This record gives sequence, structure tokens and C-alpha cells, in this order.
Amino acid sequence: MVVLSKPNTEQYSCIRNSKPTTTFLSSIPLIDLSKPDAKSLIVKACEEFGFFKVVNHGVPMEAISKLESEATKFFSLPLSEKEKAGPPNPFGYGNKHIGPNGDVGWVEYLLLTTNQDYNSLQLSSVSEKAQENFRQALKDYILAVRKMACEILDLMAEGLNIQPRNVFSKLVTDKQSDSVFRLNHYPPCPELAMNGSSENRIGFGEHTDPQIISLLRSNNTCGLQISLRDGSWISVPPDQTSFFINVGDSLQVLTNGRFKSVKHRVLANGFKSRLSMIYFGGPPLNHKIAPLPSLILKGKESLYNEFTWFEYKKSAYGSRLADNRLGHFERI
Ligand code: GA4
Repeated sequence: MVVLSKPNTEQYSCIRNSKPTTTFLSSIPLIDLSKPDAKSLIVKACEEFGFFKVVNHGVPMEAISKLESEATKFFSLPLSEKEKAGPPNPFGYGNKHIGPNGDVGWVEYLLLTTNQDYNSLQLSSVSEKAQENFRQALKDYILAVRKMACEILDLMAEGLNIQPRNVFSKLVTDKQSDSVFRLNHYPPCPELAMNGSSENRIGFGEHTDPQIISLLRSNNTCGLQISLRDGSWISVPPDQTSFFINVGDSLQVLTNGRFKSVKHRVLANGFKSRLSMIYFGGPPLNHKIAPLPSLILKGKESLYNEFTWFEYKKSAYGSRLADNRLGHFERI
């Protein structure tokens, strides 16, 4: 495990939240991608939780460790250096402020689009060689994780018995795919460590992801929680060798509500840094997001008014993190 060196905690103020509601669920759905039952288990997990954990994912450990180490070096730079990659409007380095509408969290991050030319990406003013290592690690990791995203999306189509097999994955392999990559660093929150407070600090507030699918890998620090249908929060035990997969709002619509986008959040930790890397697979901007006809059950209709990914994204950027973004697009 890579330990983040001395985070500059003065860059943060503590963000308070109500009392903790931590429950541990023994059975986060676990999918072994090398097993023949993967497709049916994925469908079940997407229907029940909108969330599952994946092993035998095929992303080389070397690509993961390299990016983790480069990200750790980046977040250890002085604030003035990191800010050279910002502000995040929408892409770049961000600190505490999430999105354009007043959300805050105990987090700093680097947000990137995956179809930009990383060769010209200015990340800081550290040596060109160091920046090149970071860029290469980003490119290698994103390529590997996108391959896994496609494999999972193809298994979903198979599990749902829909043709063609690449009906979902073609949206993220499209040259115009509007996918995003995010590195989140949650420094330890000294206030939490000091008074053994029973309060939570929000690292990243509750939300669903607007895209099709999100693939998250973190170091061994806890913090991620998912919300169950009954509104309770479940802590997800960290596992640095696995990936956690979220169904996004767009996939909920494509499946006419059969798959549910999962509400999730991250709580800050009193002692340990958390570092997560998330790939958000999104469709091209002009793509129409509507239920696949074969997924509209006999006698039923689409639950949503048709919209393009551009329209959804525009509306998402006008919302607060915790808002129910799909609500505006539901048919009454
Ligand atoms: C949530 C998922 C991704 O992290 C993200 C986030 C984006 C941002 O951080 O800029 C948003 C958030 C996310 C949804 C609502 C808007 C936009 C912050 C925010 C308040 C990059 C994304 O695509 O949507």
C-alpha cells in the first residue's frame, strides 16, 4: 500500500454532518469476471443494489500501483503547485468545492476528461519528466479500466438477453464518448481523530453518478458508503485489489429503471488518507438516452422523457450533489 505523505490538512476546514449511521453489510455482491455465472450475478446486483465488487478484473496491478504512486506525489505538492492544474471548471484540480453550486467536502481532487490530449496536459510546474510519468500512468490506467468497463457492459447486455452484445459498451468506446476520470484524495481529518467525535465528516456528499457506469478503485482506507432502497447507509469495506462498480443514472434510463443508479457518499477518516480513482463511462454528447425498446416490458411504456446526454449533463451541472437529477426527466 502506498501511504500518502504528510497531507497539508490546513488546506481544509471540517465539514459537519449529522450523527453516524454506519452498518456493515456482509454481502456486497461479489462478481468474479472469470466465472461463467458473472453475467447473471451482475444483472441481479444491478437490480438489487446498483452496485457490486469485481475480482479477476484484468487491470494489471502494475498500472494501478503506478498511478497510485503518481497521484500520491501530486497530492503531496504544495497547494500553489496543484492549483496550476485548476480550477475545475469543469476539469482540473479542485479543493473542497465540488461542482459549481456550493457543495463542499473534505476532499481534494483532479478531474479530467478522457478524450483530451494528455500529452499537453499541464499538471503542475514540476519537472517535465515527472509530469510525463504522471501522464503515462493516467493513460495506461484509463485504457485498462475502460477495457474492463466494456467487458462488464457486454456481460450486462448478455445477462439481459439483448442484442447486439455491445449495445452499452459501444457508447463508451465511441471516439466521441464523454467519459471522465477523477482522482480523489481525502486527507485525514484531525478534528475527528482528536476528540473521537461520533459525528461524521462528509468527504464527498451523497449523490448518484450521471453517466452509464463508474469503476472505482481505492487504497485500503474505508469511507465509501452506499444507500440501500430503505434509505439506510452501508459501509463498503475497502479492498485495494478489487474494483467497485456503480450503475449510473444513464444506465438506469437505458434499462427503463430495471437497473438502479446507486446513491453513495464518502465519509472522512480521522487517521488515514483515502485515495480513490474513478472512471465514469459516458456516452457521446449527442446520444439520445432512452430505454432500449427490448427492455420496455409488454404493455409498459418508457418511464422517462427522451433526452440527450448533453441535455442531462447540462441539467446535472445546474444541480446540487444530493439532488434527484433523474426526477426532471421522469414521465408522470
Ligand atoms: C458526480 C459524478 C462525477 O464525480 C462528476 C461530478 C460533477 C463534478 O464534480 O463536477 C458534479 C456531480 C458529478 C453531479 C452534479 C454536479 C456535477 C458536481 C455537481 C454538483 C464529475 C459528474 O459527472 O457528476
